[in-house]
Amino acid sequence: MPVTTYSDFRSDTVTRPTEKMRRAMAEAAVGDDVLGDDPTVQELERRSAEAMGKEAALFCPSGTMANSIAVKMWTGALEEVIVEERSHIYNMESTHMTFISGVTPRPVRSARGAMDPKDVLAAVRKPNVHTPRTSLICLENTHNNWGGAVVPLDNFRAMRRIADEHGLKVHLDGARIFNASVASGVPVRAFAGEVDSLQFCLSKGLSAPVGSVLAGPRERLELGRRLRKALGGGMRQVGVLAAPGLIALTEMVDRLEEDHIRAKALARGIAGLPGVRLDPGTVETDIVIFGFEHPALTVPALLEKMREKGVLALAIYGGVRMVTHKDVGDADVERAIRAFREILA
Ligand code: TLP
Repeated sequence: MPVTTYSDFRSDTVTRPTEKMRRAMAEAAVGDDVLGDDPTVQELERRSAEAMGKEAALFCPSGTMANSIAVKMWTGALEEVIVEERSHIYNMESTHMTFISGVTPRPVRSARGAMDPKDVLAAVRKPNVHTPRTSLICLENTHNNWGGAVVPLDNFRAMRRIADEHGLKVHLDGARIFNASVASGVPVRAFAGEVDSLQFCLSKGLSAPVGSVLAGPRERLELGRRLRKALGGGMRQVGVLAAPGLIALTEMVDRLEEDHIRAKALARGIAGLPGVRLDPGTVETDIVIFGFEHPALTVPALLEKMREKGVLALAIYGGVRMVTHKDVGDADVERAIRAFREILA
């Protein structure tokens, strides 16, 4: 029988807006946000800044645009940015650092997303006519390509110290900073307090249809607002998108814990199956990444067989990524585990 409904573990970006979000979209008070007239956007920006403990915030169409604006607003010509080598901003945002900001990224290795302060210090350029000037460090929390790992607050503090000693800024790609906070018990404001700016996504586990917020110092975000316009991200009656974002921010954070519990259950259910390289103890939040080496099956072949059984996952780094979220429940997790067992039996 052909599959008609899928258990979609490709990403937490696939979450659909809740009924309450859809109603809020229909009823949102709106105005022209480029002219500064949209009250719902203003409310979202105010509450976001407050949640992060920052002076101001800017609603952006995507996490990629928020990160692009952040890099551009903190850097200038002939400069370099320290990035973690598996980071999203370096690997998965279509080279905006060079394309938009004209700066070079300097990748640094890490242990599950946490760069060693000694490595970062070594990557800070000494003034020299031949080399770029280091101006920014980018962090990511949780760390997507390290399987949703939480980068500890102590590591943030170490990065802050290096930045202060060398006159650098720190930007956090906090696409999933609420997952990091829920999993570690560290308030988002504590992570945010160690960085100059951060962006977080409303459209991932928090389930809003669109949008990310960039938070930071008011004056710098005025430049950020101009950059957003220049990049084509000035939006008009966009209160219809800020309204579900407000619900995401104020009502959807606590439930992320359920996603983490399900991701751990999924990991426990498939670890140890033939070909699956996964230590379930490493799963901290909503992302499960595992290596796959099987004598008879490639990763694409495995994903195709999973699809035939109604389970969707993504190929990544020679392995497989699966993400839990609001729209996959216990039955979907069981379905996925059953499918893996049948295929790999
Ligand atoms: N990540 C997406 C894909 O691009 C891989 C996903 O499905 O996880 N930072 C991090 C850490 C992200 O994971 C993402 C999206 C972004 C930034 C970019 O956000 P968007 O997609 O809104 O541009």
